[in-house]
Amino acid sequence: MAADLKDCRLYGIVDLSYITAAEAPRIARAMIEGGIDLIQLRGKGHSVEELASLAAELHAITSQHATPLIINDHAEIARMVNVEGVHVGQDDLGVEEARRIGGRSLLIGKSTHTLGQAKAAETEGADYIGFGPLFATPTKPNYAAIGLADIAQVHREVNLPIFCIGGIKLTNLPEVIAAGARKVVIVSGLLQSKDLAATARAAKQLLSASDNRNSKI
Ligand code: TZP
Ligand code: MG
Repeated sequence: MAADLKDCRLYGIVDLSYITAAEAPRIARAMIEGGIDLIQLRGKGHSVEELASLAAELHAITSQHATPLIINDHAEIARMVNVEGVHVGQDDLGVEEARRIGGRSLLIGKSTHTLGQAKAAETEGADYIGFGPLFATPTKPNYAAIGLADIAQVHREVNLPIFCIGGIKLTNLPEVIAAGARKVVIVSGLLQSKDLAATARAAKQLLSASDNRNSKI
């Protein structure tokens, strides 16, 4: 499936450092109910076998709703399960290598932490980038917050779908949008909310409202 990333605004991550594998299918359903456009499975420290099995279970759900499922780190899982994409970091496989290992048409996303890395990811052929962490976050410790100052420039200079990430919550989403973000990834802000679907809907509404304002300019 070649999902149109340009229409995707809210990206959710089923992150096994916040929830158990047993909870993951329920979480994925709540994400879809809340209107999340793109879902990633991230399981740092979990085995490829365990992640592949969970990815298959999640894909049975996401594919019913045409929501792309992206696997973090492990391109080989894309050979075992029909996920739509693979996400790599700066210290992981390169974009081309991830495509080659995946062995078929896939969305390849790349984490970037500076404007220079964002430009390099475009040159490297990524389909989208994550840009952050904007704020310090326990989900990705040991990474310095990059703040909001570069968001406008990265949108001007990088011609890819850009998902701002890192410490984004409903409460700070308006300032992230005001700084120029149009697409965001929210991890703990969704996984730790009392009502994930309602939180996702509210975030989508804020992102859509900003889109509407921009299209009228
Ligand atoms: N990459 C940059 S920040 C981050 C990742 C995976 C974590 C985002 O998680 P949260 O909980 O939304 O801050
Ligand atoms: Mg990685």
